[in-house]
Amino acid sequence: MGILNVTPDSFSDGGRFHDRDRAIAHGRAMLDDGADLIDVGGESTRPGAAPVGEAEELDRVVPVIEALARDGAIVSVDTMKPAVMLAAIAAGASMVNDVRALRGDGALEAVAQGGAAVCLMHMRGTPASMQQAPEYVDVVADVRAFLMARAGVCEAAGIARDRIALDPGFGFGKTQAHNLALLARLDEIVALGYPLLAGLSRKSTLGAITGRPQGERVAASVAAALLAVERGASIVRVHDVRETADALAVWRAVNSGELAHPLRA
Ligand code: 7PJ
Repeated sequence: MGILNVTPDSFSDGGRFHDRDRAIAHGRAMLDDGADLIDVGGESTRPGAAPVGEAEELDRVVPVIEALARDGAIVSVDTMKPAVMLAAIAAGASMVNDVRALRGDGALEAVAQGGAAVCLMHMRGTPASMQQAPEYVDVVADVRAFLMARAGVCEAAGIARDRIALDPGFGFGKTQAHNLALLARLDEIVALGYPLLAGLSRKSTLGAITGRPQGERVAASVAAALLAVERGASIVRVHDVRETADALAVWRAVNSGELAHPLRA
């Protein structure tokens, strides 16, 4: 899953893709680089980020989703707002990525009614408050219980089980130690039986491990994505699609014994 932030304050791309045409071009480039789906977001969820109004968010994401869906791309929309979910689905999005796991008013109904797939992410608190000394008895057990409960609520609301993915929400109300434990024990969440989405790309835990700033975490991000897939993740949400796709191609070849591009001797 390639990350496409259509936000002027995006902390990972410096807002370079705010311009609509450039956003669409970046989405297409990620597809060329091997992304299977593109996650389009118009509101930053980084700690302390300013909220975006509904009209502004719609204006940012809908044209980009329409263009990529028209190309035949599989598109997910990263939003917490039911109106944006419905408009995105109408524009061709087939998945809703909600960092609040459809806990907002009307969000559950929007996905059930729109017939989209959903990614349910764990977040302790809100983007404004989530990094204020988060504490858990056992972070993996807490996250697992939350995700299992949210999946149950979604299924009861009519969302088919095979349209639900789960995400531990790396960096959302967790310390570096919590994030590390979640990655190390990802298999315990995979064991719930839903496809698992992991988003570690360029995140601060990788900075805490390598000592490198955001713009220099490509290798660390690729390593983290590979470790997540090895532990059972089905989808990795990444900025650096080409590098991640190459790493996963090596992993796949080692597991299958098959070379996608055999060289003639
Ligand atoms: C995630 C996300 C994540 C899902 C962001 C960033 C922060 N959605 N949206 N999972 N992270 N599902 O990309 O660094 O980890 S925004």
